[in-house]
Amino acid sequence: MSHEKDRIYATEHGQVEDFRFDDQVARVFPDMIKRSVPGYSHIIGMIGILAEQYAQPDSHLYDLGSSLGAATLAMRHRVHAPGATLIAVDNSQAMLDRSRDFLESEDLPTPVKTVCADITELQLERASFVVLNFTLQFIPVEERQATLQRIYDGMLPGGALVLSEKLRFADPVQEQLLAQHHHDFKRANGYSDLEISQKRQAIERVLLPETADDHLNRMKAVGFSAATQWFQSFNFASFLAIK
Ligand code: GEK
Repeated sequence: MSHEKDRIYATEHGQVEDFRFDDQVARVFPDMIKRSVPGYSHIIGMIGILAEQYAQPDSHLYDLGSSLGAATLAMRHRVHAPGATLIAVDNSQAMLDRSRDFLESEDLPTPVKTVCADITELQLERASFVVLNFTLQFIPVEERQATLQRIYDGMLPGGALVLSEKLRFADPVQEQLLAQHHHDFKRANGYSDLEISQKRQAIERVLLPETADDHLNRMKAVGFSAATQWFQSFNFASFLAIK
């Protein structure tokens, strides 16, 4: 896989357009996400460990909004349930095209399918494990409950969902503090103030963060019997819910 450096917002853009998962982004994506999301590599590793625990024989494990397939690959390394299949879903053809070589490069027992689809319309079947790793935040807020309900309905009893999201905080002091330290993290990873501010403009109408309670309440509302936050680094968090 390419390890091209993300320099998309390094020069002045004049008019900053809304962020899109196009070929330009797909080319630099591994570098972009590691330098932008605190805890990303840790979460990917834990997704592998959780998938191993929850994978049921003859079931499907879904990676929804799979991008280049990092979570799918982490699962593929650890899932040994007989008859299990991994399904990586993204609606960006540019992302899927680049993910294929990466996902199929290793000879591992669990097969992987890649599907180009919108997760708000996807019918899941026999899902023992579902990953939404920083994807729900890009779905319009009013469509999130129906999307999560559809996911829940396609899951097997005992199945698990990992949901990772950028968070917003009801308390303005907490919001300001954690956003500021997230910017410190990006600066420490080599992003300039210009890059940080142009990326913020590009993403602000596209990535709509909610509070941890919004997520926990929604997971309970669609029927999950247990839902808990298992990870947080600044304003980024991950949740685990069990059907
Ligand atoms: C990782 N999970 O590396 N349907 C399908 N895919 C979508 C939709 C949609 N409606 N909306 C956005 N996407 C990955 C990282 S990135 C997160 C996920 C980020 C896809 C979009 O094309 C992109 O690939 C992904 O969701 C979000 O673990 O860039 O912050």
